Amino acid sequence: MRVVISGDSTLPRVLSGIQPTGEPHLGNLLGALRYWVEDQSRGDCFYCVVDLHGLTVAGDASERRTASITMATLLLAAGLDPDVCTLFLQSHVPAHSQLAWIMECTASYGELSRMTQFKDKTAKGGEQASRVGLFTYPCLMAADILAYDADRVPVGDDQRQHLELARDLAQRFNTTYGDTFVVPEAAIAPPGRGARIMNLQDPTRKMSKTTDNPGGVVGLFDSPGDIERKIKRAVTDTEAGPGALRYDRETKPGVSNLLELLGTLRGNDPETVALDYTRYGDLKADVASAVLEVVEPIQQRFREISKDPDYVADVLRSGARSANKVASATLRRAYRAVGLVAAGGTDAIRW
Ligand code: ATP
Ligand code: LTN
Repeated sequence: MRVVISGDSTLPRVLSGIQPTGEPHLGNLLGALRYWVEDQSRGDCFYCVVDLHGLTVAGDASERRTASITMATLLLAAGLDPDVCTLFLQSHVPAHSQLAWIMECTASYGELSRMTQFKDKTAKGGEQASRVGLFTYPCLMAADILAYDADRVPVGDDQRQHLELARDLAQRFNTTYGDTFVVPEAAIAPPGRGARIMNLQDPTRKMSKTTDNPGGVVGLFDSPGDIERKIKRAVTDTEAGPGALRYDRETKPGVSNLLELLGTLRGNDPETVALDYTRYGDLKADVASAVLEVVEPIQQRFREISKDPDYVADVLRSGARSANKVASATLRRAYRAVGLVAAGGTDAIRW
């Protein structure tokens, strides 16, 4: 249900984001990006490279600039069509940061403390040394979503808790100040269909851009040889004989991850995929060729689009223009609802 409608009112509004930190990987593609591409024809879609979220971790300024453009180029190569969706950089739309403050004044310290991503990401360096932005990160993410009146947010399973928070904040704000925000729904792949692709070397942990175990991460920019090698070396287990090759996430996480990968790429359940195999080597060979079938054309398009940086800059400029229109209108609505006086307005001044 939409409170304020702009653009095409018959289509659901879709919003999602990806960080330009680290190398994009197969988990990003299968858990999120392929749904972004699918949704473009069915929704009024806004997709952003969340460069402000990237500031929550250390990084070099010139590498950051390159990474944002590289990520935008990759999204185009993966199939986003700027004629049907809006692609932009988060920092080009000031309403995200402005609405994030409203979200920080809506969320409680307790609920942010319960976010598992914050706990995981601070586990190594300790909470005391972590940036405050990493703690308040889910408020910026909620702002990203609510600024667009998003009905649907396609993300991987690891973002479930952040989405729940965005819903809670929207509901709390609406109850306190009156209907202002659309309460968004998470759009997460069903279990076993790419919602949580695991690290090939440590299948109990998700494939991630920021990882200690890069050998288990299939990067979307990896060479075909490296992709094949990483899949061939994927951890399985030592069970042998009839029935050994089966889908069981608890007791056989490595094999199950490979079955999920192949099932997701072929549009099948992992249980059904398992019926075709008795040997781990055969399964791995088929996983590798199915992965290369989707990754190689993306790499080819990436090389082509990269030759024309002006095109990417144009896409981002026009994306920011469309995004700003929608997000600034929502921000004004939220400012009015909480009682901020409109600039130049005197209607609330009575003394
Ligand atoms: P990091 O692990 O460093 O936080 P990330 O790999 O999760 O980074 P993001 O930019 O945070 O990358 O995520 C972009 C999208 O990809 C999100 O929707 C996220 O849920 C999804 N995603 C990330 N990792 C996986 C995975 N292993 N399986 C499925 N989806 C994933
Ligand atoms: N927090 C997400 C990235 C992200 C996002 C968003 C996803 C930032 N803003 C808005 C969906 C909608 C992550 O870490 N993967």
